[in-house]
Amino acid sequence: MSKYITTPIYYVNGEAHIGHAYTTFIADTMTRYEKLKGEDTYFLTGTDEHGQKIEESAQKNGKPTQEFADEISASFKNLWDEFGISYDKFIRTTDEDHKKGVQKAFEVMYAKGDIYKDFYEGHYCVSCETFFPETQLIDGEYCPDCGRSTSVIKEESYFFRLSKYEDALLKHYSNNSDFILPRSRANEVINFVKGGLRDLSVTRTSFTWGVKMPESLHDDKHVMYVWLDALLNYITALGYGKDDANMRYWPASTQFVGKDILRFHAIYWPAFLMSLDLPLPKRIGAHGWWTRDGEKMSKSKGNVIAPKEVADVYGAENLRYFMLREVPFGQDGDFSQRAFIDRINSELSNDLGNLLNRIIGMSGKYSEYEIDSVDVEQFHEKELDAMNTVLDSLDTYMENLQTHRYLEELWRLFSIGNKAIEEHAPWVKMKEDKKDEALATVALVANILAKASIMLHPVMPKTTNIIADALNFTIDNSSYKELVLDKKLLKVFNIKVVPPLFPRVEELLMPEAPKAMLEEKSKEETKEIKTEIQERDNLIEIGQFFETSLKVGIVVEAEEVPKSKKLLKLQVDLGEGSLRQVVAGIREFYTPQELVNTQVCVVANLKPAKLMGMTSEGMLLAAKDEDGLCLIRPEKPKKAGTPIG
Ligand code: ME8
Repeated sequence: MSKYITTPIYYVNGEAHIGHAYTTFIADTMTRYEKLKGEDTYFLTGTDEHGQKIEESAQKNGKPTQEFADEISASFKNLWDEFGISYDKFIRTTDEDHKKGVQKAFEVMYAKGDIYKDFYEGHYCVSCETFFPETQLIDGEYCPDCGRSTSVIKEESYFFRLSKYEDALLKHYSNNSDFILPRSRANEVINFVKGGLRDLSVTRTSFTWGVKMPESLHDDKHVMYVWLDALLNYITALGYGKDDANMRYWPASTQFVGKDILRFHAIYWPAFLMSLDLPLPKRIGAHGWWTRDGEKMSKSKGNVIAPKEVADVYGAENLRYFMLREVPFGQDGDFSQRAFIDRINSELSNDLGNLLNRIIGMSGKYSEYEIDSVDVEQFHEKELDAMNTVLDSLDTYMENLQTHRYLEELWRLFSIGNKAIEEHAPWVKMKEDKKDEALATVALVANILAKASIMLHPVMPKTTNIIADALNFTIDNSSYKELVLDKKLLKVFNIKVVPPLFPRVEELLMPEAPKAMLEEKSKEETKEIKTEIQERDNLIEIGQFFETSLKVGIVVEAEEVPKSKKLLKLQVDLGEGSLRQVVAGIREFYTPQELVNTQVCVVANLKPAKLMGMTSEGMLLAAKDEDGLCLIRPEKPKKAGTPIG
């Protein structure tokens, strides 16, 4: 059975950052893993180039839209090439074949009666390229997804009968519990669908940067809605609408997306496919969000981190390892140089790198680099059993997308190897004239390294090829079968000396994230301020009051702070273009769900403070008495950023 793995196609409105890299790494790893197992696997990535957002970005950059799209698309492609991403196709939605495929799909849906023409009057968010019904807007104006201002658009539009597929979708979710991974995310989608689906406007007349209508409709006023165009890339890439050359790969085995675009992939996409009478993807894997040093990355904060910059100083494959090891699939992750360096030094350098160096050193000293596995079984039955148990456990983790567990378990192999060396001390055995025993330990560890390299190969392809070269074998499907599945040992082979693979990192190699905020106040200072305030006369001048900047904010995101009973972490829109993080001690009184999309009053010019390591850039106004705490909110909804006073 063949496999088909996809990433989202990335918007060409800006350069790639480590969030994009993560999706691409995990998809590439999964592809390489399937290929290692001998599966016929096709891997697609690419760029999403139409829509108002791209048109506006090109204008801002003073470039013709196509030229702008060409440049950014090429920068994504070059980046993936530099990272050795093994894609089979890099699709661009401005490719002629793709456009034809989209027109063909439109015709099929239209002929089936799933697309009809009507008028749309609605609130459009350009950033999300989505219409929202008034009931979903915050304060009747702001986008419920990103919090930005929406604009009212009335236009003639073609609609897709999304509502028709409500029941079929719900049935699909309930019959296929693995359709959305992690499963915890499925509920969000199911609830959304249960809330009722409205037909989807799938064309626009307000701009022209999109796929044109099929000629058969004789309606060139319209261009396709960017999400219809974009989602169809997953089949046009296989030749849909042209020659179906690779359609045998459909349905996709895993489609990776960030949690931000799960709804499009788990609702619209399957509905489009049902309309086209095509099977649905086997599963949609929705991963979490990456922050940098605990903060959301944004251009305005200047803390966006470019994958190439990190790779140049810390190593591209080290970065892959770090990202896949650091976060359980589906959960949010934080990129911090310190955490990265810790993993390089302890796991890559100490556990893996040193083991290889020791084997190279010992084999050189004791047997002129020749390894013979003939006595391994006799002296190391216990270790071989332990090693095989680990090897047998790994597949389930990778197949369930749990890369962090996969790598954690894989690392047990190095512990087995290191422990065997400590326990059997080959240098002592050599002195005791028990050369067979000493060499059996060296051979055991060389075999452990060989098998571990095969399993690590999908995550660190180049590095593991160097290890395999040092151990004189090749990583491919046949060595996977022989050494991992059939549990054979390498026969007689010669070790090659290679330089240390993972030099230790002693200091940060890149500048720290820009300190958008001021340093945390020391306890003493805070105490001083408190006493000062207490001693002050209660009466203040009006000017003193106005020194405090109070503003209306809209809570865009809210989540619990792990290990804290009191704190919630909020992302609040103060009308500043980017969101502010506010850490508030209100968890005992509010759940994150009930805060999202509500208005709050924020002290906006408070010096930032750190709470449990997280920066808080504001304070919420609240009243607290013996009955509990309640937030102070405007009596009527106001725009984000409205001054209070
Ligand atoms: O949404 N953390 O494109 P996009 C983790 N063109 N992943 C992140 C991330 C972060 N901070 N930022 C981005 C689009 N991503 C559409 C997709 S598909 C038919 C159309 C990753 O350029 C994540 O995978 O905004 C997210 O889903 C994707 O980039 C969005 O990329």
